[in-house]
Amino acid sequence: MAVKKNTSGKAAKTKFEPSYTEQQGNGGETHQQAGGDVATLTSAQGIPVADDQNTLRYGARGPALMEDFHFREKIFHFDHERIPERVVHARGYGAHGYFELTDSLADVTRAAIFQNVGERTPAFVRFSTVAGSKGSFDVARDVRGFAVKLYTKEGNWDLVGNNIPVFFIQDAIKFPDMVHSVKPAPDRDFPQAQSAHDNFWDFISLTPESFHMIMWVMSDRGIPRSFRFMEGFGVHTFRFLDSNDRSTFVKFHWKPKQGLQSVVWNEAVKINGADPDFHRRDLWNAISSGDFPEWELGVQLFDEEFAEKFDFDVLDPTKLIPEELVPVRTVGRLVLDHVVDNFFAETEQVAFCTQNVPPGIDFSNDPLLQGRNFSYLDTQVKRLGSPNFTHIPINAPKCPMAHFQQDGHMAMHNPVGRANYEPNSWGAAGGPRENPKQGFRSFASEETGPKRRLRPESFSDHYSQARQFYISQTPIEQKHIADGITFELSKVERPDIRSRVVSHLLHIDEELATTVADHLGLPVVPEPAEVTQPTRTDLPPSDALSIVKNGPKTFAGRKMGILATDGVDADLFAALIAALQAEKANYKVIAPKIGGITLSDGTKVAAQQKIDGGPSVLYDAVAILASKEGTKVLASTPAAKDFLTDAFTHCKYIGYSSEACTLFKKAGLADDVDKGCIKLGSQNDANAFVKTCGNLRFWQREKLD
Ligand code: HDE
Repeated sequence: MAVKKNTSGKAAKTKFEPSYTEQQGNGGETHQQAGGDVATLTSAQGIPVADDQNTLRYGARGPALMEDFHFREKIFHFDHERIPERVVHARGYGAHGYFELTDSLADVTRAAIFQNVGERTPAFVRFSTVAGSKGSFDVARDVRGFAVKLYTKEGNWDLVGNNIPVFFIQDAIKFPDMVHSVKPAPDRDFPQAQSAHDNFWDFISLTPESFHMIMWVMSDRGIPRSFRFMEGFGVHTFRFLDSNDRSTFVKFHWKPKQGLQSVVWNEAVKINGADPDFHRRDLWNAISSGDFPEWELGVQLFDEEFAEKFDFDVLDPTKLIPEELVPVRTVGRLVLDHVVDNFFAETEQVAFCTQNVPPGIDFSNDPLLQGRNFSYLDTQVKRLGSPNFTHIPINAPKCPMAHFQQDGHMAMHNPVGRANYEPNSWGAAGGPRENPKQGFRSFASEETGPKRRLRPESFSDHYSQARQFYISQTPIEQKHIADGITFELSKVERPDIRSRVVSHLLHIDEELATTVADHLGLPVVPEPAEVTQPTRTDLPPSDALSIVKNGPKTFAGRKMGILATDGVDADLFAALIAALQAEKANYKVIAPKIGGITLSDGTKVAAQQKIDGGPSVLYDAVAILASKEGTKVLASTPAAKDFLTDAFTHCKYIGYSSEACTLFKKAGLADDVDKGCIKLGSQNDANAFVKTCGNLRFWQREKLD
């Protein structure tokens, strides 16, 4: 079809604008020179530049001249643009926001941030994957980092957590081994951003303490729908201290107001190809469009007496405290309301340190936390190149600072005046002094015992909570765990490693273990792994551990992919858009041509994706709005059939115009149409469809073995 000429020269404004756009700037300017509002280009030294297109050289075709300071400075700076990526959590995405206190904790902590209800504290959050390098894809099966920097009035508090409340190892000395095992093998440098390989599972199968965490990572928690739909956990037990230095143990939780949501594995694999930036794009788009993600901060508070009675050691980071035993008290909310101005300056240079805690918050003896407190400071110097990384704006506290630290690479602020030491006898001019009353004080715990390298016996039950997690899942989630482990082990080449993993699963759940063994085709089910005391105890299920039981309540903030063709009924199209807007949901129009479609009444609708660029894996639910002619076009387009079959396989709700019916036939799904496939004819249908999409997925479609 010929492209119609636009005589006005301006883009035709359509009735249906996309819910948000990622474009910025004018995008259409050609080479322009300074003048008017356009600033003059300068060198880093401020020298105005006359020509930025050509190096200084002899004649038109002669050699370049060393004298060309502009060229040299430009290339020199470019050559030094990279800094080392983080040794773990290299791929991350950050945003700014604030924390607002909704319930005072003045009874248990003197931390300034927890005193006054309604008070807002600026925050910066960086989400991340762990294993992949900086340029890896977003939807790897992995743990997600959830690092929060809170710029409190008494200094920065870094709560450097994950989206999983437990960890693989109990002692920090094992961290390099654990990380080496999951990262690409040193000889071949693959696989990238994956745990499905021999080295990782070899380490895991020889490290029984990791199995609780393994259950979480192999569950759908390992493939979140986006950062907005996942929980965060401080993991370790921390302490709160009140003004009398009375200690209360505390565990921190971030609960997304959006609810919990994940993708399925087959979908994740395809998302990574279709949009490697799926998670960062989601966060950027949500915040940019004013749909600010929000989490509640919850605390589990308990004392020594509870800690003594609890079946597990509260210092063991492979254990959680079930919410049924110690309820989570909501005390505030975290809102992310603006994206970064510059990725490098903020997200890349932000330096989280677990040891950054303000007065009123203190550490426990968790051996992992103790080790982290050493590692984070060290790693920032390596990454950012100077002990003055606190001078970088994203890392600088927003409260007054006064100390005698000075000099070093890139020192931006040095003490003024004569005295750069204390004690001194220069009076008020001599600079800051200690403040025993207001300053940070550690909890005066009494420690005794021989100096030894010993793992406490109270850390030795590795399976009870792993089982508790498993039995707390819905059947579909349990199936996904079995599928996840089977997939990963199918990529493990050594049969003995596969068997060794199953030998541990037998302690967690026999049916899970035998299912995995069967799906792997193990010749024999191995003997259960040898265990040290104590053996497993049976713990009750906990609803808080399931994603499906804690999903979003509506379709708000989620995304519908509308595959639409020319000639589709204009009323139906408008009805669906109205229903989505009423629900505060997003949508994208996917069409055979990126130029868009023309509805039955002649209205032009812009498309945001051409079919092969907008597969259904990128959307939470889909609608296929096609005319009779349009359905024929879709039926002869392989990507359109994939759009439908993938949406169907991934248990998505599918709305369709009656004319689009035949696409089901062409896609081989004519006999499978179920209650998750909803025919759309009227405004009521559209409203009901969008409401139904709030239920996440039509899980009934996935067969349980
Ligand atoms: Fe980290 N971890 N970690 N970690 N971690 C780092 O610090 C480390 C652990 C976590 O967005 C590094 O700045 C050790 C648990 C997050 O910038 C490094 C141990 C938890 C981030 C480091 C752990 C985390 C990191 C690498 C075992 C959840 C990203 C770059 C004792 C509670 C922060 C950096 C960001 C980053 C060390 C275990 C979370 C090397 C030694 C447990 C979210 O310092």
